[in-house]
Amino acid sequence: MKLYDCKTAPSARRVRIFLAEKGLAPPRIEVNLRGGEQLEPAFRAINPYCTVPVLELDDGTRLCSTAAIWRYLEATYPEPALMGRSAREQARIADLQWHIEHEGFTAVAECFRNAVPGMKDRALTGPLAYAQIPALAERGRRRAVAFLAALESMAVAAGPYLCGAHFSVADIDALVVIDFASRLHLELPAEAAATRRWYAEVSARPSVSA
Ligand SMILES: N[C@@H](CCC(=O)N[C@@H](CS)C(=O)NCC(=O)O)C(=O)O
Repeated sequence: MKLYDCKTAPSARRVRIFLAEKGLAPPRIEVNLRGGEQLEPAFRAINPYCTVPVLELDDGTRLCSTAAIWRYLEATYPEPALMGRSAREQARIADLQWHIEHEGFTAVAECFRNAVPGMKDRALTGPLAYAQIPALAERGRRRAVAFLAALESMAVAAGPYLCGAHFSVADIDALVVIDFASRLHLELPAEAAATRRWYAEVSARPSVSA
């Protein structure tokens, strides 16, 4: 298999961390998102959604979303489990992930894509051009600030990882959102002691620099 990747892309980073946790290192093809390579015909032929990550399997199948890639890798390389070890744990992780992705990831992306000059007419991913809306940048920022504060209740309930005893995709998602938010100078609240403890611990994992 091989991974279409971009070093600066948060979603691609989620897959790189996951692969590193599994001890996998497929060849990577760097896609120049800043230069618009994802919109060129050659890459559209690979992924018509014009996004990375894309995992291409040995039989030529292409998986074009983080969720699909994670699901495939977890089923094919079950150890160490990153998506839950029991039905209860799998469901709890899916629940946490929903909140992290919908309240965290989309909030930071909404702010970033509607605010950053380099994203002009790229307010949404995909083949079509969408203009930036400054009000959405502001709304995304408010949502992201609220999410960073809300993480504390998840981290307090957890121990040592967000879903209990084992590192999981919920930790990967939350860690990547926090680092993505820092590009907008949004940080964890100073008083969020449990989140800061958890963040320091997960950030020290070797996979995180993958
Ligand atoms: N649904 C996809 C979304 C991936 C995505 O949004 N990737 C971004 C980078 S983080 C991208 O490729 N952006 C291309 C662009 O900005 O045009 C997934 O979950 O992997």
